[in-house]
Amino acid sequence: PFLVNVLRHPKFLAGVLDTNFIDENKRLFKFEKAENRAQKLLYYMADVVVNGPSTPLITKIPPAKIIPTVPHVHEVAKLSGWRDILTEQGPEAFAKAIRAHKGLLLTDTTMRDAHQSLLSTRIRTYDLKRIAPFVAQELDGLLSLENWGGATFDVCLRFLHECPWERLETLRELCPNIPFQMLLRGANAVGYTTYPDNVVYKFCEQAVKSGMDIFRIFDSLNYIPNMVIGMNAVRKAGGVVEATVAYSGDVSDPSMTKYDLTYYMDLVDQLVAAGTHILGIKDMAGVLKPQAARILIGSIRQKYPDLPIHVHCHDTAGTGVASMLAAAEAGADIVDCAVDSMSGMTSQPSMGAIISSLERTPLDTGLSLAPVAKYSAYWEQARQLYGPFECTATLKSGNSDIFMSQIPGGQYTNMHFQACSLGLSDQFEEVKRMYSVADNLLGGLIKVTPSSKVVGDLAQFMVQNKLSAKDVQEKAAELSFPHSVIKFMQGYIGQPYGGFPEPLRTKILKGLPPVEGRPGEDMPPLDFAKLKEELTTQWGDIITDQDTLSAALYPDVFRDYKEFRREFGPVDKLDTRTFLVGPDIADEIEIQIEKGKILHIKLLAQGHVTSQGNREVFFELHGQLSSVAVKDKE
Ligand code: 3PY
Ligand code: ZN
Repeated sequence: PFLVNVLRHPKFLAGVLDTNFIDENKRLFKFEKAENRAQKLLYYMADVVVNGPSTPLITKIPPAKIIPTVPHVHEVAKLSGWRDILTEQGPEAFAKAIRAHKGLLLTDTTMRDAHQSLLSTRIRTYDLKRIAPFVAQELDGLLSLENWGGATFDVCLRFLHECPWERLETLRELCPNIPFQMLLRGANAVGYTTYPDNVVYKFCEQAVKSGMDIFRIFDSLNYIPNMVIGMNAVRKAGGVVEATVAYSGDVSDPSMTKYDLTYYMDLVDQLVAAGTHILGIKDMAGVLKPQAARILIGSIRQKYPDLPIHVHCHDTAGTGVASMLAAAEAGADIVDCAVDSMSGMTSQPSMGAIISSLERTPLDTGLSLAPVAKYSAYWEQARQLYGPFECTATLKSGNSDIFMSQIPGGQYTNMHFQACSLGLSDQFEEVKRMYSVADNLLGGLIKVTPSSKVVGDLAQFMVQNKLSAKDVQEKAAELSFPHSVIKFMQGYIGQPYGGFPEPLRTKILKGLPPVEGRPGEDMPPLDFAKLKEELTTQWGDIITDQDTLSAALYPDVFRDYKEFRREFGPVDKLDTRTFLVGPDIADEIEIQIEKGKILHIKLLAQGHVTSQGNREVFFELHGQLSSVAVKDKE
């Protein structure tokens, strides 16, 4: 089939076949024979049926046996939306148009942060692309869709065995009119560690080429040198720079003096001076109370009347809608929300709630509830496919103790789940309490990936080893601290505001050399051409620039992904339930492995284990009996 694809290509037909042809059309050459792909998928399903899920399931809730209903999409001649301004006039004009817009604008986080916070980031491209055309048509008033970055890149490759770049490019094709938005961890890009600068540059360049528009750039310590790398990379790539202040503390409480209004205003000054198109405020824990939002956003608006302001929060305590309305009234142009059925708790506040709260007010969003309800109904059903990752398996409600612990949304869900699944729900209370003790020991940090992991690891370490703050301070020289804590103290994630805590740092480092200044500064550039060549030799396969970037960011994860796909084929084409737990006997499954090519498969039976430890699994493929032998690992 790949040959047929090549032969039908217009450039090929026109006889324009230079060496660039292959380079520009790599996907055409990536096709493996359909029969091979079908065999591999049968093998995958057989393996899951015999040996259990290939991706670790986190809860005991099974994926529901449903096919989520996609609401009807009306045919329209041309889709339009905020992306038109961006593509026609560029980022500066886009920023001006946002500021000139009268009502409140919304960013929908359903496709990234909402499932990162509620479902361990496990939503698959399969379910995203089914609903994307509806969003493009019916929710075309949205300022942006946050659908990439943060943890999605890693999880796509590691647990879903799918290519994150393909996700982005697929969604872009289906939704050409609404700007896409991603979360970029400054010098850490979409990873957890510092990369050479040229990796960040190349990543942003490719992201724009693959369809990304707006980059929310943050650093977990609000360390400006780390952010500037990301900002410059995005600007050079032609993307919209949304430099973002990560918010911890409480500017409405005069007793909280470290991260006060002056601290935040000073940061904003620096980000404006560094040329951000939009200013982001990122309340990752959901601690920006309405009154604090009024103070912070009000002050920024007063000082910078022309600066577009975009506010992000989590609804962990339940204050999200109130805070976003307060932020809007104080002068924010855009706020983040998630569609109703994917909102609330550690996710973003509800889209429908914000829209209806502002109807017939000067901040009316212009969006109507009817399509939101349909969009929400889709996700209510689709979410049931992800029962194995459902945070509500243990987390039942919002909790205002977040104002004390200040744990970011996704981390809160993870830590809650870890403790509860071990039957240690009391321990969660202890870990939360210890989280602020650990934070104090570390000097009081801004807490977001990866600094939040440092605080969380130390808190867990203290709970497990029954250590008080005093114990840590006194016995630091003898304790073996978590790796993340040591790396932080060395300066590998950046320089914290107010400096490192002493004498604790010296005691923890035990003579290890500290990094001065920006951690990535001295890293030699990565040789992409060499890496691409190595990968091509290693895999004997077509390696794209996208693949090379995946390998640069996550070498081991990329290798495992390639091995997995080589063995099991295009598992991203399976519906989510089949992907997670395999088919039931007599289930009839359709798999579209390429345009116009659908596999019809039915699981018939499992045979006995042979003397070699193999088990035969019987399928019907297009009505023909087909059997696959897999090693029974029992
Ligand atoms: C991420 O870094 O993935 C986050 O969502 C931080 O809030
Ligand atoms: Zn978030």
